[in-house]
Formats: sequence, structure tokens, C-alpha cells
Amino acid sequence: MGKPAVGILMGSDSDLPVMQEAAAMLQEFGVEYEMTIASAHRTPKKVHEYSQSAERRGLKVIIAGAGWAAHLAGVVASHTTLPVIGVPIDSSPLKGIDALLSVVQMPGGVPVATMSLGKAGAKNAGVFAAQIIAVGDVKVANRLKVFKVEMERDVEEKAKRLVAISAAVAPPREMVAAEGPPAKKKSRRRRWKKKSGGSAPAQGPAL
Ligand code: C2R
Repeated sequence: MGKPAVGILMGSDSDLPVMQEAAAMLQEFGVEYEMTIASAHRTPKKVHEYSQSAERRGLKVIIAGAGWAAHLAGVVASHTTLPVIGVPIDSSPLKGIDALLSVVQMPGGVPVATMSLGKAGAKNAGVFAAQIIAVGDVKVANRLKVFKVEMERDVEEKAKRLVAISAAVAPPREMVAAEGPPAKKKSRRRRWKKKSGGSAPAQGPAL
């Protein structure tokens, strides 16, 4: 095992089911990572030390995920010049809107690359971190290319399956054309006219 290139931080152990998605992607791309819990609110000294020593320890990117008033990523970014990727987590009664705004609304000069909310965001954080590493690592770059091809293939297979399912439930177009279009239903207004021999009222009573 080599030195970790990516540090994954999360504000609480309750964030782990979401942040695991980032770790899974890094594993897929063969990027070494380390993972720990640190909170700008609850363990401010640890966050300070972690972010200040990160570059020296060989980290290239930091991913920080947190919910509620998610200040973690911003505070990490204030202590380092490494790229920081923020994952807002939808764990609060506000369904993550609080976390999203806390992560994305950084003042000028202290960027945090903000991902989407929740698991998709954590997954994207893993892919994005790998993309940053790939700028100087051809092996990771190649794995990312394979990932894109596989994703495309997956969607195409799903599209083919969908065509097969729809063909099984709906008659083919040629059959519909041979039988001709379905007979049009007479409008209520016309039917009424025929029966009564008069003209239908413009607006009948609600039946
Ligand atoms: P608990 O489940 O431990 O009560 O935490 C965590 O990321 C978590 O989603 C609830 C939520 O609090 C968040 N938290 C932060 C920070 N530290 C913890 N937003 C921080 O420093 O920003």
C-alpha cells in the first residue's frame, strides 16, 4: 500500500453511509485514501492540525462531507491550498438545504468544489478527486476512461432492455397501421344533438 493521496473527512460517524460512496469510487480507480471523523465544531483542533499537515503528509486532495451547518469543508479550505471537495449531507430536518448552502456559499478566495447532496455527491466527490489526481497520473486517467465507457455501455444496455419490455407490452407500430387508426368517439355535444334533434347547449349542467 502506498501513501494516501486523498483524505476523506466527515463531521460524524452518522455520515459514513454517505461518505463510503466516495471511498468506493477511489478504490475503483486505484487511488489510495485515508478516512477519518473530524468536526470543525466539535474537534476544531483536530481539523486545524489535519488540514495544516495534509500537504506535508502527501495528500493531494481533501474531501469533506458534513450535514446540518456544514462548516467542515470551508474551515479545512481556510487552512490549506490543497483542493477541497465538499459534500453536503441531507441528514437534517431541513433535508440538506442548510448543508448545501453552508458548503457552496464560500466567500471569494476560499473555494470549496461543492458536489450534489447526499450519496450522489459523495460518489461524484470520489470521481472528481480521481480526476484531479489523474492530471499527473496516467494509470488513474486510463481507469477514468474505462469508467466512462462502462457507464455508457450500462445505459445502452438499459435502453435496449426498455425497448424489449415496451415491445412485449405494446403491439408493434406496423400492426397498429394495418388495423387503421382507432375509431373516433363522437363528442357528447354531437351525440346530444342527434338524439334531441336540436342543438346542444353551449355549456350543459355538470352531470
Ligand atoms: P451527529 O449525527 O453526530 O449528531 O451529527 C455532521 O456532519 C452530521 O451530519 C449530525 C451532523 O452534524 C454534522 N457536523 C458538522 C460539523 N461537524 C459535525 N456539520 C462541522 O464541523 O461542520
